[in-house]
Amino acid sequence: MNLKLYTNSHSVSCSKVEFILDFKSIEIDKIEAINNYGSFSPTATVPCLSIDGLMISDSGAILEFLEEKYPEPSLLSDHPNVNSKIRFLATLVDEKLVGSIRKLFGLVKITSHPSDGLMIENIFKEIENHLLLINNIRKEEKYLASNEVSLADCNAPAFFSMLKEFEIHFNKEVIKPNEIRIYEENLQMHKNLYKEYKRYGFEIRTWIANKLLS
Ligand SMILES: N[C@@H](CCC(=O)N[C@@H](CS)C(=O)NCC(=O)O)C(=O)O
Repeated sequence: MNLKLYTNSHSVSCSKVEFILDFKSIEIDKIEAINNYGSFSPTATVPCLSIDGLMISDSGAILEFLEEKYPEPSLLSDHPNVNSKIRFLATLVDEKLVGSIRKLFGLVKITSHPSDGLMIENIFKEIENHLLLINNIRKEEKYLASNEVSLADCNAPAFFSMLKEFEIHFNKEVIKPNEIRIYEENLQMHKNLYKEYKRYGFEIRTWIANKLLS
């Protein structure tokens, strides 16, 4: 089987794939795509995985494929009910947390427009509400959906490192439930999750610095 991954080091959706490749020690051909994603990706987005020429461009579908093809170490459990929680939380992280924080990219180089401050304020509040929602579903687990690292955790390193960089940049703090603080500490103590947390944090810091210079 011929696998080729089109990826971009600044992309939050690609960060999920970077994490799973490292966690499962998978080595595949990677192409760093800068722009013109429409020339290879059916949805003009990255990540995009070519599986014998079949182009799959949804990070969730790519993760599920890699989990099936390389089952060890597993990012799912033996229990369908736990797996449904894993998939539900993975979707919530992508759609809610990452969905909201992505909006901050466009506000990094602040304009003099009076609505910018209010927009930033609202995005920070939105993130606080999403963290509460996730925390209520998560309950007492060590990681997001169970006591083991799972598919639900793959986008967490990028989200939390990005949040840290945006908190510094916008000089604002998100109020996090205590259990989420503990989760973030667990994430930073896990070898592979922390590696991606550091890598992506560096990418975002560099992105912000370049944007401010432009
Ligand atoms: N739901 C998609 C979202 C992918 C996505 O939006 N990727 C961004 C990068 S993080 C992208 O390619 N945006 C188009 C662009 O930057 O031109 C997934 O999970 O793969």
